[in-house]
Amino acid sequence: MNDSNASPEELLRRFQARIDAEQRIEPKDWMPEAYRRTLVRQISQHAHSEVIGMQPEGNWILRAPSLRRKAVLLAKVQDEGGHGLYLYSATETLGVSREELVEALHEGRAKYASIFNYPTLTWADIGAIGWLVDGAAIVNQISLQRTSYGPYARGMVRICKEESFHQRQGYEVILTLARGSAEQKAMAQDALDRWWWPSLMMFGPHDAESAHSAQSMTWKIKRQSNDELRQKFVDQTVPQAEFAGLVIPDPQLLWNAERGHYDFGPIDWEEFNRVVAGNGMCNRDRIAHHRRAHEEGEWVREAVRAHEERKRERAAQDAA
Ligand code: BYC
Repeated sequence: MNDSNASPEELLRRFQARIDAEQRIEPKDWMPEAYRRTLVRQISQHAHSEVIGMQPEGNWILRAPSLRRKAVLLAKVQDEGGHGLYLYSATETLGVSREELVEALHEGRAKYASIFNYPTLTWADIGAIGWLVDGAAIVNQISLQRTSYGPYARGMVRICKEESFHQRQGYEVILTLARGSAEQKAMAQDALDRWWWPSLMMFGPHDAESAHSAQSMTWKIKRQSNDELRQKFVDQTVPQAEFAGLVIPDPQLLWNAERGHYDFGPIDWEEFNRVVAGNGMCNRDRIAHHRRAHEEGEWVREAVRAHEERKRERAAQDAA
């Protein structure tokens, strides 16, 4: 029996059997509409995060303290734009255009990672973003390399390679400051103080509160839960802070030998909800900036459309 004469129940059963057997779902395969919608939601939020995430760091390109730092930061910010493009392409394979997704972002209908609504006040924040924000992102994205949707999983492989370079460059900035003058060390500590908790929020609500987790785990869109990934991030980051001689701003942070993990204090979910609802320190600026850049780029899109139109006309003339 092929797909065209199978019942909806049979299609669903075969779909889940493929996922359970660790086979990837590809764009032309049958998939439940809710699976497609969940992917579009998650991948487009991910794409928007990469692109909006260029702003807090882009803000420091002209003020980087040396030519070397400037070149590295420039390359990193360009990488983030590239990640956004791979991810928008992955959503296109699910039948949604980039234009529709960008419109949803501009109209406040689409989410992006809460972390990018915090300001970058000092150069040390650039180190903290690489170390903590890219560090958190990579923990999540390594897991997503095994996500069930083929184009998303393959995109993650390349993204992870680049994120690992980003994390290292951030940690190197932090380490340099932490080993510098007392004033520089204080800058590194201040950045850690401000970015630590928002970085933990990047993993989303606790498992019990996470609306989509159970279904996404069954479909293997998510391979590990929000809390599992958050714990992994804490466990790997605490020794890095200790090595740099910095103190994580959590008095309840303590190694739990029985669990084999660090225990940590409660996350301020009120703050998370406020930021996700659009009322963080930078939400309005981030969207206004994106809209402005998008409008300023209209002439490029117009030129591409005219070029495509001309190519079609030529092909029609040649065929006649
Ligand atoms: N911020 O049921 P849940 C980067 C929302 S950027 C805002 O757990 P899910 C980088 C969630 O969307 C890397 N919203 O959802 C770039 C949902 O709302 P809706 C970004 C959040 O999807 C530049 C609701 O809360 N990485 O690397 O199962 C410079 C309930 O949550 C957040 C990704 O996007 C948040 N932090 O799990 C440096 C990874 N958390 O949609 C670095 C891909 C949750 O119902 N995404 N929400 O309105 C994922 O893995 C998952 O979507 C999440 C959430 C773990 C984030």
